[in-house]
Amino acid sequence: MLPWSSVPVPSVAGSAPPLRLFDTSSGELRPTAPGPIARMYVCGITPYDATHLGHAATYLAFDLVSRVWRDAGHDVHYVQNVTDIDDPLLERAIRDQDDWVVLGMRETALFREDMEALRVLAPKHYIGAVESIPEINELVIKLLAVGAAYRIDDQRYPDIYFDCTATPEFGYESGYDEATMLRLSARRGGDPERPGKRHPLDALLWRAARPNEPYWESDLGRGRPGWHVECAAIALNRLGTQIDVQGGGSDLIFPHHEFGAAHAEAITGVHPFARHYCHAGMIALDGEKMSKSRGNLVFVSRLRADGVDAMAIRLALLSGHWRTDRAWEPALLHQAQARLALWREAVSLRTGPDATDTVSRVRVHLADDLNTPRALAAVDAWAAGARQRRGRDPDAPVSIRAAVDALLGVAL
Ligand code: 5CA
Ligand code: ZN
Repeated sequence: MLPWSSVPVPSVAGSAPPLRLFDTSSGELRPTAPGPIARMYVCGITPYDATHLGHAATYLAFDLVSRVWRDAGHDVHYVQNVTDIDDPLLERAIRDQDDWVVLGMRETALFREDMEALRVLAPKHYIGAVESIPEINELVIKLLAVGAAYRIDDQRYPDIYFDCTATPEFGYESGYDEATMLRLSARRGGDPERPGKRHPLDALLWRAARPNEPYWESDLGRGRPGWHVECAAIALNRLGTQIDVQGGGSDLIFPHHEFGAAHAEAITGVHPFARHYCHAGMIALDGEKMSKSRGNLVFVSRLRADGVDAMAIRLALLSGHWRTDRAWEPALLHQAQARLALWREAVSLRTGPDATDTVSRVRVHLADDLNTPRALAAVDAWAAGARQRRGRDPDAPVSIRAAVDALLGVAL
């Protein structure tokens, strides 16, 4: 698939400290240590509805990872998928008497527009599940060959499953006990009750064709791919056997990222698949996680259509810490609009207080597990100073504008 387009990123004088991020698997805040190439895979949307503020918050967090790494001189190889075939998409298409292909394409197109408006830097590879079916099949065939997968004994629907005991480390990514895993598996697309599985947690790799469901011909028989193996195949084939960051929202900790890692490790023998597993907090509305299935959504495209500046949406979402579950409130948007107006006024002045210290503070706060509340406060302080005519540096407004653009992704 075509990714969206990115605006050029200005370079910022000075140097950046290494990025530290909280890693779910170790429960620690640890430095990321990419080489010249920084490799990141972030789970993309299932395009059955428009991008809501929860999705946007998650992609903005990983956009900052990209920006901080770039600022530190890394070449960022960023890959994102689109789950353009899966149960939720088919269910929604049936509900709305829509064609699942058309629905997926329409919502993916809208997502791209939203990402572009929010100035999220585009991934290097933007890959749909449907277009990767041949490579997913290849991975499933390899998993069968090494004994990490098995075909269920069912004449009608001979589905293929991943054996969760295939890697000795299974469970390390989430750190959850089995009861928690079983509970989450049932809630998040797994099928612990399916008869014939070796272990209730075993995850679907290839679903044999059912009546009235789309299917693809393959050496595995007619069918369609499971969910985790989609991301494992797309990531492995573009980023290699070990990546720096596997990202997504906290609802993907289990089973999705646990199984994605296990699929990859069962083939490559390289543990851990990701050096950091990073999970963004959930955005809630009216006390509940914003989710397509609940329908309590605020869409980025709706706000934009109502004339809201996408930069205010960006600032509103960055005003909270990326890992904190938090509620969306209209007041966040009003505060962000006021902040944006203040910053714009300040950078349009001819002079301002020296920018060096402010830029280095923004860098330090972002490098500290993306502490955006503090990074924004550092720019607030500079803007307030400029408005009070404290400081007479003629280069400062230009420097602040470039730093806010490059590091925070906000165009002033
Ligand atoms: N296609 C899969 C990943 S391979 C998927 O989870 N799609 S999604 O459309 O449901 O979610 C897309 C991304 O947004 C995921 O990273 C998910 O964790 C994140 N997300 C979903 N709801 C929220 C929310 N309320 N707050 C924050 N992030 C969310
Ligand atoms: Zn994924």
